[in-house]
Amino acid sequence: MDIREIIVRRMKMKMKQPFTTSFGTMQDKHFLLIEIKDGSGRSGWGESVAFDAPWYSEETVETNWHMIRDFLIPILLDADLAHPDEVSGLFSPIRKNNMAKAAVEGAVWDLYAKQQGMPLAKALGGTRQQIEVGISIGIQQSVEELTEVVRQHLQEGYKRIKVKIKPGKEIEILSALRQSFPDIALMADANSAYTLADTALLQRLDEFNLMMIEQPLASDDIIDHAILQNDLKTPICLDESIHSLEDARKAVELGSTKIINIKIGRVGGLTEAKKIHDYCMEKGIPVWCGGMLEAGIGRAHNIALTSLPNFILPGDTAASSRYWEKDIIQPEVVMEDGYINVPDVPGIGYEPDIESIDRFMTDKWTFRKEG
Ligand code: OSB
Ligand code: MG
Repeated sequence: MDIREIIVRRMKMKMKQPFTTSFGTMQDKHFLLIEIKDGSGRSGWGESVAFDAPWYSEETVETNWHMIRDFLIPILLDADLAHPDEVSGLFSPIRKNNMAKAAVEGAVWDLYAKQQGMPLAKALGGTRQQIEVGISIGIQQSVEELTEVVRQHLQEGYKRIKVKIKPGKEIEILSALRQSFPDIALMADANSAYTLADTALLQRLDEFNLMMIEQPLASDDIIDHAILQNDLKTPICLDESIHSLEDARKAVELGSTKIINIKIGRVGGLTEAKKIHDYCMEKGIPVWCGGMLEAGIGRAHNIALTSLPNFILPGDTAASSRYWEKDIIQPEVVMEDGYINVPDVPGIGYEPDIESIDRFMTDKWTFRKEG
């Protein structure tokens, strides 16, 4: 693939509104951008989705920087790649650190698609021209406020509403929403806030006719989720627990999950995401694409992945304007009538907006292939 140079940029962007989950609140989004250049002046782009603190997973911006600088870039600059599917094998001697791996692998995929003159969606095997869009709404100050926010997003056209819940607030939140919006596609994400001791409480959520409940139990669990699923009508969807095809297989075989949220960063890249997608399709397990409050580069990768055929449920990849005053790509990601169009131009299909990138950049490092 003729990789000559890799540029890592450290970014800081302020979100329009803070985002609150059962584990904390985020206002500033810190992340890394990876740009990989070939000998013909093309650039492929990737975005690391790790947060600045390790509360969703153990990775952070800082640990990603360490892994990328000291291990992943040296491996990549030393290799002679023909196809991006080889990257996960090259990186396999490095344990875990999936978000760091995915950021670099994503840039390789974009570069490869550009070299082939092919949209990234097509290079991955995508079949959709547009994707259905849902939205994830953080915990609000009051149920009245939450109801208003939901109403507004429904008016904008979002096709499915996901709300964050936490112990002691779930019944109040979900009964208020079902009263105002009896028929909408609604789901709840607990981000691991419950244990099996809460089974009776979680059974009460069955009455709200949710599409699914996302990651109710521990972030590293697939055993208790199987026990809980036996006692629930509401389908369980795993997020935090799934890091690989092997995790997905075990969770599906155990009956821990009926739906899987695929996040490219969490599973270590697009190649692994495709494998999980293919396995789930074969097993009749629907998947959807989760979000990590991405800026435009990561968002574009999510859109390409969501064009694959088994992404049959709306994901969390909302429009740029839901998060940012100004995004770092041109055009920005727009949602119309609940859909985002999958770009039909080579690579991720959105141009990095260098002026905007420079504005939010706090550091920059360049690495070159020797010889
Ligand atoms: O659990 O899916 C999650 C945001 C931060 C951390 C974890 C999660 C989320 C979201 C937001 O739900 C998804 C998005 O809008 O990008
Ligand atoms: Mg989640």
